[in-house]
Amino acid sequence: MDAPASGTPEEEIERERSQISAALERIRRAPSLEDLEAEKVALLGRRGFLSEKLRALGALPPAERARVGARLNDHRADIEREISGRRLALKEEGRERRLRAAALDATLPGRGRRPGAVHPLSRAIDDIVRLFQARGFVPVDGPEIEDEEHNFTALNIPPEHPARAMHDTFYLPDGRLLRTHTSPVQIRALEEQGPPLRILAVGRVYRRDADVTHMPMFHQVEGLWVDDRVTFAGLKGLLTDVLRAFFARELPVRFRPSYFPFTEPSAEVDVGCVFCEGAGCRVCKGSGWLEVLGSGLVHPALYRRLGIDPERWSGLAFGLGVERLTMLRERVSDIRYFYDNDLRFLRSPGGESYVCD
Ligand code: FA5
Repeated sequence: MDAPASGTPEEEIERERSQISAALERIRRAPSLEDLEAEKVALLGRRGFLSEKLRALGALPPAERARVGARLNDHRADIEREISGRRLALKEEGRERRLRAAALDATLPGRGRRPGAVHPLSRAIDDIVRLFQARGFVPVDGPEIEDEEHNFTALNIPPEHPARAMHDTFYLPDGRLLRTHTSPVQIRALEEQGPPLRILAVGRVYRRDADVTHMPMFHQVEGLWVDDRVTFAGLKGLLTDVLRAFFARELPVRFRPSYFPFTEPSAEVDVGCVFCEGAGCRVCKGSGWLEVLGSGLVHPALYRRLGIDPERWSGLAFGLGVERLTMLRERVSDIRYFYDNDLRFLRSPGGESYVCD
């Protein structure tokens, strides 16, 4: 601020007015909050322009003092009003600048959220359970850590059987093992309920296996139906029916003689290859057929061991691999995709990169 120069009172008032209006102009144009603050100090601070003038009031005669005091107070009000207006404007400009620098485009469409989906294996298990429940099967559970008695011996698999070898099975230090199939649940159900019964057991099983069609952990569904007159024809009808419903097509189904220690007769069940429609391809190794499950009529030795009369009761049993059936239904080429948690696969298990050629 210029030092006050002497002159007539009118000239002095005029000079003061032009100094104030120049100051107000500087306030309106202050380029930053710091400049504004400096301006405020220069005008209203302890040694500022107005404070000096107010201090000089004491030297004036009383009548003059009131007049000049009122004028200076008007100036102070004008200055304060301009400063707070400019401060608001500068803050708003700063906010705008920061938002622009952050390159936030509020007009862009949102990212959206895709709805979740049921895992393909869970979907297959739900379908299988529903299909068998509709045919009178009641779901039951069994332990994943089994003893040798239920996993092997009671199923007519003697101690010298190769399936018991350490290289096929995961044993615990106490001699128990991770069950290698769901068939031990058959034994537990026969022990606990006795015939007649119609049960279904779904669960994890473990084997020392690992390649594109085999996992060390996978899921099986086991069925057991023991009653007065359960027949092999009944077994064929039941499984053909369920497999066609599962694949939602009139697939060819065939029963091929096979061997399981716990069933007699035994059959492996094949469906017409879903990839080549039976013409022969890499997946079905040129045969036109794909094996999907094991089955048979319950071996009399199992009943005898449990004190059940094999002349009085007959039963059918089957065990299917859930991953295997799902790979065929969704045309998935590698069993490990089910466990990779890759969202691209989970969103589209039959998507192009995952199918068999
Ligand atoms: C059994 O486990 C018998 N308990 C099935 C059975 C039950 C037969 C009742 C008769 C009566 P198998 O070892 O074949 O059978 O296995 C059944 C199915 O499990 C196979 O068809 C296959 O689809 C699946 N499977 C076997 N090993 C693996 C593995 N390592 N990874 C994924 N699936 C497998």
